[in-house]
Amino acid sequence: MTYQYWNEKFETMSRPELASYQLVQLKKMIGYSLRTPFYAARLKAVGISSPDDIKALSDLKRIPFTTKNDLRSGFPYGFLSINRDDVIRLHASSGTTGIPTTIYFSRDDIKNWTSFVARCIYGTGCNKTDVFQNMITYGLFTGGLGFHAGGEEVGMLVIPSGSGNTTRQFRLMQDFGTTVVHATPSFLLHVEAKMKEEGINRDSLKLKRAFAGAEPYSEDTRRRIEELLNIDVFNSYGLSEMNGPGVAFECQCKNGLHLWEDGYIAEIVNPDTLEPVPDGETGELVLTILCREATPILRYRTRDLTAFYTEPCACGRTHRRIHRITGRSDDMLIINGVNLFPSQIEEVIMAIKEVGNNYLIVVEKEGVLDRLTVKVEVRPDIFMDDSRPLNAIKEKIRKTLQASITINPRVELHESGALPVSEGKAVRVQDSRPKDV
Ligand code: DLL
Repeated sequence: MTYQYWNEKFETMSRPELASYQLVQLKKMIGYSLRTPFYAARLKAVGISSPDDIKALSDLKRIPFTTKNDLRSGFPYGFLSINRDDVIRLHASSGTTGIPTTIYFSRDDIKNWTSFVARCIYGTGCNKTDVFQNMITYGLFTGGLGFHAGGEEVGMLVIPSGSGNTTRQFRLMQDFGTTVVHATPSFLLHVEAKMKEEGINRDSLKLKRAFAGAEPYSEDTRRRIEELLNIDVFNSYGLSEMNGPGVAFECQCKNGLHLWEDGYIAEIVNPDTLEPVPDGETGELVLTILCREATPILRYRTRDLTAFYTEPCACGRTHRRIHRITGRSDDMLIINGVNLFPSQIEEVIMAIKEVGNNYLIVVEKEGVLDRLTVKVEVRPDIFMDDSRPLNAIKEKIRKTLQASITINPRVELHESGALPVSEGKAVRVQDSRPKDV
């Protein structure tokens, strides 16, 4: 296979060169950080009052971690490190507590971010002949504008369709000959189900690739989307605190996501002890941004669980790869004392062929005990009025789940399209148990 690089010099830079580049950029970021009250106090407390106090990359370890709550505490302008007049855009993510985290961009920041996203897109084999339909939310969410700009940078024809409205999406695909789409994996599954429902023949479309991210999904889900739509699906990872999409992405090898180390310093730590885990072991990803002057963020605890690959990639890029995110250190459910990540359920059910494209995990209190129910859509060709095969499918799902997660779940089958679909990130868990205070 021949691999195409958007920025060959940076993508294939030797590891020592990459480390020297990171050190230069880190010192710049320290300079910007010292202009914010939060980091000025934090850094001075550990003896860093100028970029020159950073002599080696290992000095980063002296700096305490930054959390989402830290960022919230500075709302709205507390983390802005350049003159307000030099800011040309903001993005924000709201999360569950209501106070958003806000990220500011200078003109150069937007240029940098765009070139990282372009690098991701081009690395999957796309080029200016492609027609790119960006089926994800625009607005304060970074997925829309981030991919939009990256797609234009590559020179593709970008259709800013946004998410939702599948009928209009199909129309656009047919009218303009869309070859690449971007969406959450749950929306792609929904699109496929709707396509069948509306009688749209896959072969009437020119689709070749999809970028899927913004939420966790299993390898089986990827394969399912690829087979159903007959396309290549590339995993795309990012978070608003680190610009948005464009942090890590799969190349044509589709085996782990290259994390762009000229834009970010990545560490993986044990979420309990906060000590680094040995290479190859799973832990929480911690990121320091190196490519944004308006809002520097140092050692950010992403809460996302992943591991580094230890082998280099066949594509020749030198930037380390991370495994697909298996969950977040804060989305673990404890069910009658057993720890469970929602991704463990997805991994099991999406490998069962009778299972359709959507599911929902429900946790409730029943007396003193916790009760886990997994609501699963069946494939559209399975008839809901024939109870014998349905009972067999239900039993198969229950048994396979129990063997894997050690909890005996209740399984409910639903017909295709019956469970709620979200236009943004899928809501996979409904936990109605009273919260401990
Ligand atoms: O989701 C940015 C983005 C947009 C990424 C479009 C990819 C595509 P936030 O809304 O701040 O930003 O959410 C970030 O989403 O910490 C992960 O928990 C999760 N996430 C993002 N991408 C993936 C992925 C955008 N590929 C949070 N796999 C992150 C698993 C993902 N989880």
